[in-house]
Amino acid sequence: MKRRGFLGAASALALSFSLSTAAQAQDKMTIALVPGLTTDAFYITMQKGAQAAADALGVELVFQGAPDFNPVTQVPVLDAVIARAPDAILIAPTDTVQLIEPLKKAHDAGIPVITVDTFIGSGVYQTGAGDGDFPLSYIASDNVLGGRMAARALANAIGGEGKVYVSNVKPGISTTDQREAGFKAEMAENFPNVTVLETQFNDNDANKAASQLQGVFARDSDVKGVFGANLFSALGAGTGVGQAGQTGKIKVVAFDAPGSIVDNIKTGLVDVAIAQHPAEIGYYGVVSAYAHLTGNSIPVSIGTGFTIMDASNIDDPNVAKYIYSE
Ligand code: T6T
Repeated sequence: MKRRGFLGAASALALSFSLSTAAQAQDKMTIALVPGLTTDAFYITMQKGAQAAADALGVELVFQGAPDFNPVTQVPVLDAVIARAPDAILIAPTDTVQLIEPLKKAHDAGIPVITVDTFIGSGVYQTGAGDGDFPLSYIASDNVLGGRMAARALANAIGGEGKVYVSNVKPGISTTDQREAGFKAEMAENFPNVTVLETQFNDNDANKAASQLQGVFARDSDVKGVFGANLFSALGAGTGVGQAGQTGKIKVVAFDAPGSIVDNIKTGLVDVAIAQHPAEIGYYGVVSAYAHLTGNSIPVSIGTGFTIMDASNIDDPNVAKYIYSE
């Protein structure tokens, strides 16, 4: 009897424990992070920062994205995420216009939306104006400033004069559009002897960026520099410079800092890399969603910083810590 009683009490305890942990698991907030694409060191690093915040806050993070940076593949992923009814969605929208309607579905279903890295509409949210102003916050680098920084670095690398061009992804992406605009504005305002040639769009394909470099070099053999406006553009432009036998002669300024770009700094293929702080973007994304879900107001935009990397500082641990995870 006693023995059965003991076992009964123990199993009752076990049952109540498992019920309460199940209830806790059910109560656990779920925040979804939809990156621009899953296999990009920038977003992998963002995921790490988001996970660190989720762990600290006891939140479940779901990371779900498409294999390429494209609204056609991102929208079905977003639809699947909305169907899971997370408590909030963090997303890097792959197009300023084409993601407005798909994200409106989340908003209409009562799921708060925060955009990270890229924005929809004008990127100015919660003003009551415009179709795409419903996200609660935009958390990202200042990409116009980043483009200006790249222009200064490239102008200095080429001695303030000569032909350069921008290797970019495609129009319609807020981040890379803003970097190009900032780059061109800085050159026009402060470097009158620099000529910016026509932008080469590579569809986020490093191989295409490499062959475009060769094409530009074939047309303008006196080209002196290229600004790679994101990871794949910069990687491809650097490869193209190497293939053209122009290492050190055609200067490369890279946006983003995966290990491969850092290797290129060490071999002299890339002069300067402008590292974003994607882990901070992910961290503040989760913290902001959590703050909103627990009844706090949150800033409508949060800006994260940059670290400029070159051969002179790349071995400094305070700089190297911003190299992206892969
Ligand atoms: O440069 C980042 C990101 O900021 C941009 O929106 C898309 O490209 C990257 O992910 C790098 O590949």
